[in-house]
Amino acid sequence: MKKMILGKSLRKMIFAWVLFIGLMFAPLYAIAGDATLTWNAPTTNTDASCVTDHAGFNVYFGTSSGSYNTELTNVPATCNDTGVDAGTGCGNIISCNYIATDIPDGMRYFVVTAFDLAGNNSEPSNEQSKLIDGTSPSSPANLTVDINVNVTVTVN
Ligand SMILES: [Ca+2]
Repeated sequence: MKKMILGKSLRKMIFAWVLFIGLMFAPLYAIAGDATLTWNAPTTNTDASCVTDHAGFNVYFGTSSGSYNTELTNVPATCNDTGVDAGTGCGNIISCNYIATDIPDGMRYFVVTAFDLAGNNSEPSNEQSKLIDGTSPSSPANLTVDINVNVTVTVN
């Protein structure tokens, strides 16, 4: 009788552990995808003077055009001098990119803003949309495997 009770509680403990482990890894199976954003940094301020106090970029996205309910502040963008004159009298075009991860599935609309050391945030960039698809297809079905037996008969 005692053994049975112990067995039951052990089973309960194992069940609890399996549930716990399962929940721990649950976020790995959340349906989400990544989006690679690429843009050119502004070389001028709104008064046409050259940007000398650039501080960073914010990324915004949302589920409908013109509406961005998610803000990614001061994203760690990678920026490179393209060597191409921006034509503004303020140096070269600086191309930047950032990979936004874990974006929920569905159509998403993105914009980027630049901000300076004084905390001034620019107007948004042009908007770009992307269909985030982190959903895998279901497994293939009705797999069959045939065994081919090769028999060689040698008659002397
Ligand atoms: Ca400024």
